[in-house]
Parts: sequence; structure tokens; C-alpha cells
Amino acid sequence: MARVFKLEDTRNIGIMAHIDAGKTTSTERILFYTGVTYKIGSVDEGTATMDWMEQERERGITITSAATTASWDRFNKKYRVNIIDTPGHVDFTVEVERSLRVLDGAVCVFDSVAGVQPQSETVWRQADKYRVPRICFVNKMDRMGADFDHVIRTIRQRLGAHPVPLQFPLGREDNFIGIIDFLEEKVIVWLEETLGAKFETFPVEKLWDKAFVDSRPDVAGALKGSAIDKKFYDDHRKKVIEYIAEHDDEVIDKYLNEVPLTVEEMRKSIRKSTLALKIVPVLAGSAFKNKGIQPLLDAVVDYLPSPVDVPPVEGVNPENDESELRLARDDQPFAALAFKIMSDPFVGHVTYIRVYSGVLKSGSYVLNSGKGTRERISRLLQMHANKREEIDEIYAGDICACVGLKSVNTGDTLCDESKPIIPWPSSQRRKPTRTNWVWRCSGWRRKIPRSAFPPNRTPGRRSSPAWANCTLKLSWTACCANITCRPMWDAPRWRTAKRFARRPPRKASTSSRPADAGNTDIAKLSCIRYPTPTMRT
Ligand SMILES: Nc1nc2c(ncn2[C@@H]2O[C@H](COP(=O)(O)OP(=O)(O)OP(=O)(O)O)[C@@H](O)[C@H]2O)c(=O)[nH]1
Ligand SMILES: [Mg+2]
Repeated sequence: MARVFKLEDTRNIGIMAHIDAGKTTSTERILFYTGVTYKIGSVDEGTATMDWMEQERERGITITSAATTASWDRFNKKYRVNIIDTPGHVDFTVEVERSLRVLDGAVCVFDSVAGVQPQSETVWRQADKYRVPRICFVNKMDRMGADFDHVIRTIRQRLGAHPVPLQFPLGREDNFIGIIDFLEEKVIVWLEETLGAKFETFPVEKLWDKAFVDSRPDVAGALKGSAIDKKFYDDHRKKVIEYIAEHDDEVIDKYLNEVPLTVEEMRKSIRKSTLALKIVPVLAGSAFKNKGIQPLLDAVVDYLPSPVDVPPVEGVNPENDESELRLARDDQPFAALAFKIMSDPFVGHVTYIRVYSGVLKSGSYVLNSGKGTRERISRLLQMHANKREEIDEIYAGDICACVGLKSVNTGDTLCDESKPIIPWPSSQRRKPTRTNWVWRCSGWRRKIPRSAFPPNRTPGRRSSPAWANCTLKLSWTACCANITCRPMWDAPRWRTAKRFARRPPRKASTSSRPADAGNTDIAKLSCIRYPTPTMRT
């Protein structure tokens, strides 16, 4: 089957933020408005599609990042949007980090009352590290104490970013009914009875027309609530245009000569500056009250990069140690990164991959270039949270899940057997040794990304056991829920130095260290022995 969406019409985005900012609620609305779901899922009622794990539904929080796919119409053209909803809790930061590694763009959600919160700062820095262009969504504009300007200020002060508000909320708290679009100079008011699926638009001039405002009590209340008048609007719009022009040499001359910029020019300029990480467009809304999601999707298409807008992956050919590039194109040799492994009670281990170049067909063989092992892709799945749709092939720039991979770990590179490439650290090139007990039992250790264990090579320095125990426990809980066996023991614990020292030294030939045993912390972890799990009755 040929490719349905062009590479330029694909967006791989992550939704990231502090805990409870409304990431999952926003994603649920996206799924509803794009027609993926016919009913809006609710985090509070435990019916969210993206929070599918039992523990997530019980607690109302996201634990593991979930991927889904939607399509969105923009200017009569269909775009494919692959979305990863990430967790906001600090204990699951590694989930965000490994998702960011494979994403092209991100939407940062902020609580309109709290502004930038500690975890939003952490994920922002992670996105900086991977140079991921972002847009911001100021959510919860319906909450008591909502303050759009405060959020903009905190983005500027705490994150050191250059936020450009492309909208201004029309009303706040109970009066929040829609937004004013600075670029198109229009007002969007959502119709509550349609659950936000429909909205009315009118030119911003109408807001200064007394007869119109008198005939619309909702608009009058909103204007009063957010204290907007013509002067306020004109000043704000001028500043926004000045800010856009300031960051783009191509339009600055035009702006300085007082030639008005067209909407198309402004959009192009915002896209350019966003991709160059110079500015972050800011939008407003309330996911819970079904407002502001459609313009957010438009902004994802307009301002976030497609796979062809990000630099190609660079790596080394292990056969001749020469540097090679893999362009985001279907006619290039296949190269992908495994970024997440999940246990599924029906299909076993499912490995999420991001394809950077080439095409992968179900039933084909690939090379795990870090380990030198050959792997068969028995099935390819398009994931919608925990729902699977079988597909025959996957193209460059897409995200999917594979079944049948045996020795692939989080962070491994998969590539064409005849054109191997190793894009990530050379430590991956070590030959695998005998797999250990824990590994064979349930594969739970494979799900913990390497970044969860910071290297501890400095003599006399060790990672915090409390921190490590926390990560292990969470991963263990999630794993036990998926492998349908009830553990007869507590979550594994980090070995203390003393207990470890008591163990007799192992013979080198019978070592059970995993392939990535260069990390001493992981090596210690693999020495823990566990009783055999009993099957749940
Ligand atoms: N008032 C109001 N509440 C909201 C809004 N969006 C989300 N909420 C509520 O905020 C709470 C958290 O929402 P989630 O969508 O789970 O937040 P999250 O960012 O996914 O949280 P984690 O994944 O656990 O980090 C829920 O009770 C939502 O109903 C909003 O726009 N307005
Ligand atoms: Mg969530």
C-alpha cells in the first residue's frame, strides 16, 4: 500500500507539562475533534483513552506515555498528527525524555493559574536538550484566578523563552467563551451545546460595536471579565507583530518601512522562528470546557516541524567506521530508534519505534546494529493508546509498534541489514553476553531506559538508592500489571554496597551481566535474584 500522507504533511508531537496541567484532557479533545473517538474521554471518570492502564484510571494520573494517531484538515489538506501524551509526575520524567528523543515538536501545556511549575521547567529543559521546537497552550482559562498575562510572564522569566501570544482569551474564569486571534483579527466563540465541536467566528471589529455587544450578553460579560477594549487590542497586536518581525530578518525591513504584513507572511515567519527555537507561539483555551483545541491543532500543523524539517540522523557505518547520514525519505535505507517497550497480555513484548528513513515491511528482518543481532518483525501495529491496528508497512517519519523483537532494548537502533548504521553512543556496539535471569523472566528490566541509571563510573560516587528504588518500584508495578502474574515478593530493591560486597565474586565466563553492563549500576541490578513468578489464578 502506498503512503497516504506525504512526509511534509506529518507531525510527530508530544504533549508535555507539569502534573495535572491538562495534557490528557487536551489529548482526549484532540481525539474527539479529529474523529478518532466518538465520545470525549474523561480523566476524572476514568474513561480517558490515553490513560488506559488500571493504575492510571484509579489514580487519575498518567504513568506511561501513550501514543496515538489522528488526522487534521488544514486549508483543505489532510495532515497526519502522531501524538504522544506524556506523564507530568516527576517520577516518570524518563518517560518524557525518551519520548522527546523521537519527537519533532512538542506542545507545552500550562495551568493558567499556576503558570510555569517545577516539572514544566524540567521538561522544557529536556526539550531544549533535544532541540525540540514547541508551542505553548495556556489551559484552564475557566479556572478561578486564571491569568494569561501571568503565564506569559513566567514563561519569559522562568524558562528564559520568547513567548509570542498569537491569541488573547476572550473572558476568563466563568466568563471565558473563546479567543481573539491576533493574526487573522477574528474572534472565535465555542458553542457549548456541541461540546466545542462547532464554533462561531466574527471579525474583531464587532467587539467594539455597541449594538452587537448589547445583543450578546455572553460577549459583553467576557469583554468585561477580561477588561478588553479597542486600545488594549491594538496595543497588544502591535507588540505581537513587532515581536514576530524582530526575530525574522526577512520581514523586519518591511515592518520598519511600515508596510503591513499579510497573514501568510506572518505565519511563515512564525514557523521559521519557531523551528529555529527563537520564539514560542502561545495559545489559550480550556480543554475541560472544550475550548481552544481546534486552533491548537491548526498551530501544530502551521508551526511545528515535519520530519523533513528536522536535521537528518547522523551515524557511523560499523563496517568501515565512516560517518553516514540518513535523510527522512522512503528511498533511503531503513533506520529506526526503539524508544519504548511495553508488555501486552495478548501479543507479548511490543517495541515502539520511530522510523527515521526508509520503509519497514511486516515479516521482514532488520539488524539491531548496537548488538549485531538479526530480528524478525513479525507484526507491525499502529497504536491508539492500548488499541492496536495491524498494518503492513511503515514509512519514514512515522511512529509504530513492532511485535517479535527479542533482544531489543529501549534506545537501540534498528536498521537495514545490508546498510548498517550506528547513530547512537558507541557503548551500544558491545557484543551481547548471556542474558540474565531477570531478563528472561518478564523482560521488565528492558523497559527501563538507560537514562534511568546515570553512569556511576567515578570511584567512590554512587547514585541515590532511594531514587533508584522509586524508579524500579514503579516499573515493577506497571510490569506486573501487564504480565498477568502475581508477584509473590515485594518490588525489587537496589542492593546496598554492603550486601553486594558479601556476594562471592562471579567467574568471568558465567557472568550474567546484560549487554549494557558497562554501566556499573545496571550490572549490580542484574545480580539480584528473584523467585519464579506464579501465574494468577
Ligand atoms: N477547570 C479545568 N480543569 C481542567 C482543565 N483541563 C484539565 N482539567 C482537570 O485537571 C485535572 C488533571 O487533568 P489531566 O488531563 O489528567 O492532566 P495531566 O496533565 O494529563 O496530568 P498527568 O498526566 O497526571 O500529569 C483533571 O481533573 C481535569 O479534569 C481545564 O481546562 N479546566
Ligand atoms: Mg495525563
